[in-house]
Amino acid sequence: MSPVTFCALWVVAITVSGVASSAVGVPSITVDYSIVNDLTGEPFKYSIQVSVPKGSVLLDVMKEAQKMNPKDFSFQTESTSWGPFVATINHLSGSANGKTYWQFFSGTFVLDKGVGTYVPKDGEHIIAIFSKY
Ligand code: B12
Repeated sequence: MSPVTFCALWVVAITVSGVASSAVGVPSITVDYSIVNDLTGEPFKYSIQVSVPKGSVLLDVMKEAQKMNPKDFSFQTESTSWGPFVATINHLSGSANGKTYWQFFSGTFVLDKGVGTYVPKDGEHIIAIFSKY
């Protein structure tokens, strides 16, 4: 079998087996990512499905979502001693005065880590909700 045929068969095999894989052979996972604001101004909810290499942190998911749809999924972070703090999503910023922030959930569970360290699993639904504290 020629190397080209072998490669083609390998790609078909991993596709059929349902495990997507990047060019270097690192398996990728799919994460559903939603952003929700019902708190202030015009309400919005946008959802996107993102594929990232297994082991990626949530920040990588957000970067990929931003790359795929910069209009809705743009975001900004601020550096803190805990790592990157998500200050703004879709042009909506949390504020100390208004006591608002972007709160992160996996389904209905509040994440116990920031976007720089949380590692989503395949099929997970991450939701960022504009919230009050
Ligand atoms: C108060 C607080 C908040 C407030 C901060 C605003 C405010 N003005 O009060 C709010 C409610 C915004 C907040 C949010 C979050 N928080 Co908080 N927070 C704290 C708490 C209780 C105290 C921080 C503090 O005031 N320190 C004193 C000041 C002087 O130090 P500072 O470094 O300047 O504090 C700033 C940073 O800590 C930053 N900050 C607060 N929380 C977080 C979380 C992350 C991941 C980052 C990067 C920065 C950050 O805001 C502070 C004020 O500007 C700590 C627990 C602790 N004991 O430290 C948890 C803590 C830091 N938060 C935590 C978490 C998980 C979050 C969230 C990710 C929760 C979520 N699921 O959304 C979000 C951040 C999401 C985002 N947008 O990126 C975890 C971090 C754990 C980890 N290993 O990553 C901690 C340790 C609590 C815990 N034990 O679970 N938080």
